[in-house]
Formats: sequence, C-alpha cells, structure tokens
Amino acid sequence: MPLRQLGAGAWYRYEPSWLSPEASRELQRALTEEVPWEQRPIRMFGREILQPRLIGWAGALPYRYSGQTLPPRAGPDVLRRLLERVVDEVGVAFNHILLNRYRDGRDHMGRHADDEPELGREPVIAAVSLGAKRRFRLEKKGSRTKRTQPLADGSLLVMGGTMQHRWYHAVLKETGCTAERINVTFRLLRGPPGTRQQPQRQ
Ligand SMILES: O=C(O)CCC(=O)C(=O)O
Repeated sequence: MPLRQLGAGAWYRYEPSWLSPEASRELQRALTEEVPWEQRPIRMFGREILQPRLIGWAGALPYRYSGQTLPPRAGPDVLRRLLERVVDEVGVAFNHILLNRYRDGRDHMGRHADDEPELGREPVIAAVSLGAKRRFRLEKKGSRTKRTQPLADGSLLVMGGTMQHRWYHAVLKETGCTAERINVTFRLLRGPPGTRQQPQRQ
C-alpha cells in the first residue's frame, strides 16, 4: 500500500481501491441494515451536543472518547469477516470497531486526534470507506500545515507512527454531497479506558 511520510515519524498509507465497487456496495448495504445505528450525545467545550452523524460499534472492551463510553458489544458477522481481512492486511490484532455513518454532506467529524492512553503510544488505526467520497483533512498540531486526502469508496486508510500525537484529523462538511458514506475504523485497545502502556525496558 502506498506510504505517505509526513515527517517526525508520522505516516499514513492509502489504498484507493482496496475493495471492488461491487464488494463495497454490498458491504455498505449489509452494514446499513445490520448495525444498530445511533445518534449519540458527546461533550464538546463543556456542552452536550448530538454527534453530527450516526455511529455503531463492536468490541469486547469499552471505548471512551469525547466524554462518552461505548459499552462492549458484539457485532454482526459481516463486521467480523471484515475485521479478519483488515487484520490480515495490516498485521495488527485490532479488537475494536467504530462505525461512522454520514447521511449526507452535512454530517461531518470535527478536528480531533485518536490519542486516548489505551490506544498506546503510537497507535496504528485502519479505516475502510464505503459510499460517497469525502474529504479527510489532516492538520499539523501547533502549525498551519494542512493536507487533504479524499477518501474514496472501497478505500483503506492506515495511520501510524506519531500521527495521533503530531496531527489532527477531521471529515469536512461538503455541501452538494447528497449520498451516504460509512466509515469503519479499527483500533487496538490495550485495556479499558485509562489503561496506559507499560514503559519499555532498556
Ligand atoms: O470518517 C472518517 O473517515 C474518520 C473517522 C475518524 O476520524 C474516527 O473514527 O476517529
């Protein structure tokens, strides 16, 4: 998979056609039907707001982000099969799946980094995109440097190294986008919320 180095140990890999158009369409259909989608509240700047998208998840450990905790939940078989493929491709034993469903271009995701301690020091995070192509914005922390990576239908994105410590990411609003998109994100949780990786021995 093509590798993009962003400096200071931050990198991502992006494969635009990881799934065929037919496989992607079928997966999007199955996930739309089989995942229990919710619009959940999160805490932002001390206020509770509804997330501007629907979410679903699967994993044996709770996952906490933006002031909400997703309890352990089993996923449908279709997700388990996708997890196996992504684990094979990336070589990381992912154990948590978060799904984001953008109903149209008004649904979006604000700037953030996946830097919860239970993800470890340099987490590898993989994401499969299904449906509408959306713009993924990368912003270097403490700088004006920005990059935009369009995420195509059937693509696989893998972020790693210092990416979560040095860069934010976001999914931008796009007026004019009327189609749905599902993002399926794979993480390796090292324990329940707050778990810290043990320091490495010299
Ligand atoms: O929808 C996307 O591609 C981004 C998902 C994301 O940033 C996240 O789950 O943390």
